[in-house]
Amino acid sequence: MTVKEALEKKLNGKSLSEAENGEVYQALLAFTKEKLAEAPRIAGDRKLYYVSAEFLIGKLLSNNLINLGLFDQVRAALEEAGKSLSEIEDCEPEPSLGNGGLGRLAACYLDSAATLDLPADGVGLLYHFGLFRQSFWEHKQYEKPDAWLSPDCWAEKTDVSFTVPFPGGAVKSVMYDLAVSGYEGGTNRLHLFDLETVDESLVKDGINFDKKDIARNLTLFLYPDDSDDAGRLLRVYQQYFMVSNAAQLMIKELSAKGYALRDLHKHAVVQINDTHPSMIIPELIRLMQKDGIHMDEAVSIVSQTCAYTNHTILAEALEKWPLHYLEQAVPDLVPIIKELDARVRRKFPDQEELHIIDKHNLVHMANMDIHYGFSVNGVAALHTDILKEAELKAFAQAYPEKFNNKTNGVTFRRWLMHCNPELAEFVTEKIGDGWKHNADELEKLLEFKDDPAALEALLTIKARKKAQLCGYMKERAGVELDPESIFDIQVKRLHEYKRQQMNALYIIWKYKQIKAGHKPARKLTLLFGAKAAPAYIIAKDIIHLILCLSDLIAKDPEVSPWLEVRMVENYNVTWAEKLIPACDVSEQISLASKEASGTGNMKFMLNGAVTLGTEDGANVEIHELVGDENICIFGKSSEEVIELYKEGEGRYSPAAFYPEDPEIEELLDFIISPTMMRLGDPENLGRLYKDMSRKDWFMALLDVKEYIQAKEALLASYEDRQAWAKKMLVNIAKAGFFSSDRAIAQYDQDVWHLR
Ligand code: 26V
Repeated sequence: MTVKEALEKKLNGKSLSEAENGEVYQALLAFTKEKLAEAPRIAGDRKLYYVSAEFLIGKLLSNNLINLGLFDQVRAALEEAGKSLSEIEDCEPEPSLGNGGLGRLAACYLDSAATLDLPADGVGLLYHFGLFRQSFWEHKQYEKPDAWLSPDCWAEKTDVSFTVPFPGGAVKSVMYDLAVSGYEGGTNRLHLFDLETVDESLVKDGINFDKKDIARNLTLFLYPDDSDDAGRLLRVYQQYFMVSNAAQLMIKELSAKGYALRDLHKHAVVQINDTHPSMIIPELIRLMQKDGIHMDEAVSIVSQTCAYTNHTILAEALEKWPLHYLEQAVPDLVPIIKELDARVRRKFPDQEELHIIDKHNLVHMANMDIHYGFSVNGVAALHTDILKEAELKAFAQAYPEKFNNKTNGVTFRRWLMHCNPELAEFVTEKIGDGWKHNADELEKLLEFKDDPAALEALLTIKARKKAQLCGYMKERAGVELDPESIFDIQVKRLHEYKRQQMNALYIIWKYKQIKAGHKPARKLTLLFGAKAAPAYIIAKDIIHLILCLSDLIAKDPEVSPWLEVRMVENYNVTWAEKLIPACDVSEQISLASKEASGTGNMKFMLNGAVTLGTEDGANVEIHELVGDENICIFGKSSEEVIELYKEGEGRYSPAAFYPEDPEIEELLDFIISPTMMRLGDPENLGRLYKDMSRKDWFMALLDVKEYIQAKEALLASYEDRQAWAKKMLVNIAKAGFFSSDRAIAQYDQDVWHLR
């Protein structure tokens, strides 16, 4: 049967050309699901369970078609019927089951594990509402629930169900499965657990809901707002529900293979993705004890089964649960956690920083993972070094053998083949298609570094992707961008440490320059995409500032021919797939030492953007790979920043830079200038001004002058088109290291040992 025939059969005989896009999507979904079911299930004697509270999988249709080797056939069949696959893709709802990098990484890793034929399933939660849908009104962010689930989505209900004990009574879970296809390979599964009794009518105005009734709200939302006690407690319930299901699934599968529970560590390995799944350690111990295994042996088995990945050094993001929360939510785990802590205290009586339960009765989840896991890894070389030398120094001294680095990676199927087929085709034409299975082969592109035709072709592809983005922006946002301008893009969650506010200060500087008659060689288009956590006030104020600036500039005929600022609404994976291929300058400007790795930086590089960044996270490794000429690095180093924090108020305070520095003063003052106060909300702008001039905890003022200088120099260098194209080419050629296939191969080699 041809693809056309197969699809028309699903359309009950209706021809492809007659069918509506929505109907064609449904037919394609059913068709692709069947093909996934026919693909071989990856199996093995030892299996990885990647447990994560977030899997930011994005749309799956095209990705699955690429991995199944059906993409070209399907696209051709549709084209013949006058349909476009990308328009049909618009019908697919995007599951936003993650906040940002951590969740997207989990999705890339599942893709690579399946591609490398490793038995590795994901385990997480089926949130009925993903991360909120963002909208802007009067230059402010508003949040609405994101209902993505429908009866015919990729997740399929299974008959697997477990009982999870809670103090108010046990609840029953339902397991939903999504097939995870590997590139030209077999399939693994992403298991997402739901609660049968969830009640979507609990959602009131916006994203508020009754947080008390856990039997009805447990899997309603991804990470409910944790600003109040009920919300924070709900997170503990969610986490326990997730890990209890994961542990029971592992045990069920182990016994189905005919192995005894005491052999768990031989046949299963758990990767704990940040501390959200940390309770799997005491939960596995609890289940083993129930099965008659002695505590000593249970601890030993679990400690050989669990490995932990740290994704941040930000103190406020490291989970520490008050013991009374755990007593309320997971009373059965508390005696086990206390015993685990007692063992640590016996071993390290005088080293309080190693204890699990501190003197304020806070339970440090990461500490439990490090003592009772066999591997601890950071997500970029610099991040792992900081963990070993500063943040987790005492642990690294106690267990040097456990610490290792696994620099993050991204899947080239989604972040090149799918989102930039033009560039993928160019690469294949130049070096063959070996890179699709071995990303290191991209280095062969270096041969074309001085080939004018190849460089010209790269510029043409970039121009094409920019034109496509212009079309998309026009259609989605009614905004007409200038495709001849430089596209400078900062897309990531809104956080002070990522310093979108520093970029905003650049905008103010540039605006004033243009007003003063200093026009640039070429128009600059600055694009932002960012969601702020609903309770994160300063982050929302930064969005307000950017939206006000965007409006101010758009309405000023003196400035708008030279500068344009736009923030896309509801930035998500789908937006990323449109923005990244069209980017010239990739903004990676976090305060050095704060961004554990970043993964957007890798996707931009792979698509031929030049990084403007600090020596932070994986930027350090990008810098090493491409060399000084092909990246623009600025700002204080992580050592200097760490030193400034140590010395505290005495050394770094914005007062040291402001108001003594008139240039910085001028930029900050603009935030509360009459022009801005008329356009925006004085409360938001005033609060942000105060915070940035008096507190500036993430030191935007420390680097802002160097940033402006570096950015100006980089933008000027854009005019030598040949030289710029060469930078693009080197970036693409050196991106192979950032393939998640490399990262997963290293995890398997050093940590998991699946084959
Ligand atoms: C969480 C929170 C929660 C509450 C307050 C502030 C805050 C700040 C950051 C976070 C993020 C925690 C973990 C996380 O998402 N880390 C990201 O993981 C990516 C994948 O490894 C990595 O590329 C990013 O650099 C890192 O920020």
